[in-house]
Amino acid sequence: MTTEVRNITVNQLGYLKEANKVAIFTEVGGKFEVINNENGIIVFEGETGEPINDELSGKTVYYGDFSVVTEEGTYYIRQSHSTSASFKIAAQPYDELHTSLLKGLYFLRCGMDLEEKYAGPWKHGKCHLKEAIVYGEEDHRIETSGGWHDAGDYGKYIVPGAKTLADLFLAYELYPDAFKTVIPLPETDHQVPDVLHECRYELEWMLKMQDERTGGVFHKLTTLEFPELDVMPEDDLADLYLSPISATATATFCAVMAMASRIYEKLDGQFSEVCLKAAVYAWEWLQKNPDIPGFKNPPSIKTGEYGDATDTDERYWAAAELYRTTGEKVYHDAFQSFARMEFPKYSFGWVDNGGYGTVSYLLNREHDVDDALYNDLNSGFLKEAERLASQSKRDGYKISLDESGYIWGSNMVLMNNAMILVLATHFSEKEDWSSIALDHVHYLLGRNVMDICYVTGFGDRPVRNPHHRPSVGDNVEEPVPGYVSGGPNKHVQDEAVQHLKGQPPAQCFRDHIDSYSTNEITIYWNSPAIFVLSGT
Ligand code: G3I
Ligand code: 9MR
Ligand code: ZN
Repeated sequence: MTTEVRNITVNQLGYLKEANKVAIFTEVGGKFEVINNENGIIVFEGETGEPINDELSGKTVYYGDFSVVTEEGTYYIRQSHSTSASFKIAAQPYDELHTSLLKGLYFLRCGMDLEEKYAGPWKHGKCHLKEAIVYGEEDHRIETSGGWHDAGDYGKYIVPGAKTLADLFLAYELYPDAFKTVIPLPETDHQVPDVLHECRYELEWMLKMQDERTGGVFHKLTTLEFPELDVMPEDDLADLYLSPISATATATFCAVMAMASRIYEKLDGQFSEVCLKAAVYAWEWLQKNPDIPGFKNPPSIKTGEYGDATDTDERYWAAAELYRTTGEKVYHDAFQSFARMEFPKYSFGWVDNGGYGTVSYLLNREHDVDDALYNDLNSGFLKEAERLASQSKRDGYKISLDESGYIWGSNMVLMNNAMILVLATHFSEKEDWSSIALDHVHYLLGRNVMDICYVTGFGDRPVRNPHHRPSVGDNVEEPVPGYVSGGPNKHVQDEAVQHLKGQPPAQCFRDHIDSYSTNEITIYWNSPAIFVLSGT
């Protein structure tokens, strides 16, 4: 089947009633009409603006603004003989997506049956239940079931898990009303919000990853090699190994356990204490191991490395969360001394996660802060938002990615940047960057040069062939819904996209099951999208 090329791209889910609404036309500008899909009535006639030469997409683009259309309904855009996807104008066009992105995490649960009642056709059996072998200590085995599979593979890795939880906790802390919808989950009780049930599934697994003897945290839990692409989780029966303890795993574990202790305090005091104890024990390990090399895969382990040579940002984050949770001076002192070091302080990736430490300090209303440091971090944060905003204004598709942003997981860079714009709006007394954050959502959901909605199961042309083992191995035609695909990667790092080498960065994408460097899915590509949708 060939799909016809459309030159009008829109957010395929739609636009908020009161927000700016712009369709992006490629190659041809001019007059256009907005047509009500239900009755064929032309509700608006407009004309695009001037051509804009956009290098990152390799196209000349034109903007068609139809913000004046505010009546709820389903519409499409027509320009001479071309038409766009149909889309909604609604008060809450992204609610179902928000719930589905959360449900995507449920679908990645390891160690339990995904029952038809919750998983529908994407049900499958319990998986990865063997005791794990501690690498280098063949006789030492630990029960470590549970948690979320990381991605299209079945590994479970601490650092990306921590990023995911941090995004969800921050979203819940700042925008609790966004989490009122019942997903539902097996644990749904209409008291504890479902998002916290889902997060607890990962937290309980993480707690098992802490070495009882030292407080250090094993970097990851995986088989030695990735299984074939069509293997269902319950059929992946190779031995499981715990990779050596790392400082980045221990510090990010420490940070999210300290966060969790705060978040769950009123709901389950006992669990909150367990989390705090685990965080403090991890912190002790960090104190005893101030200077250890970054994690590298042991020679026989070929799964995702999540290597990172610098652990200062992770330690800074851990200190910030422990200070916010306990108010103890030692953590404040540690935070202040890490803050004097040079590293990215406004970054929310799995490599650089200093941004979480900064945000924790800026949100700290519980305890005293050092005013000078606070103001410094606050103005640095706003400056970063300003930088992203001005990059977005220069970009043909109105987003903040410059060429260096089109890497493996560019859609995470996109959503992380939108997250910064949303947070900076929260921190700023006068600026509001939320409409630029929304432009990032529009790109993700279809207003991009590929004319694709980068979330499985949503929009008129969604990603259909993600590099995701259950979606490949089950006999269900549609992929598991609710996953953000990695997105264009100008470094084209797999065989399936070699022919795209040298193409404009935003076109280095292929909706193919083999393209893990452009079309895989992960827990931490969903989570910043959940944050952004919660805050808009
Ligand atoms: O940021 C640099 C840039 O400065 C540099 O110039 C450029 C040149 O290669 O690369 C950029 O780094 C990339 C890095 O991701 C950015 O975070 C690397 O190329 C790229 O190889 C690296 O990819 C990571 C990939 O694993 C391979 O290690 C992805 O971030 C990471 O999300 C991905 O994670 C995998 C796990 O290993 C296994 N599970 C699935 C998961 C998703 O694909
Ligand atoms: O499926 C793997 C995916 O989750 C990883 O992100 C990717 C990079 O580490 O590797 C994938 O596995 C491929 C392996 O690296 C090379 N042989 C083909 C595998 C995909 O079937
Ligand atoms: Zn599993």
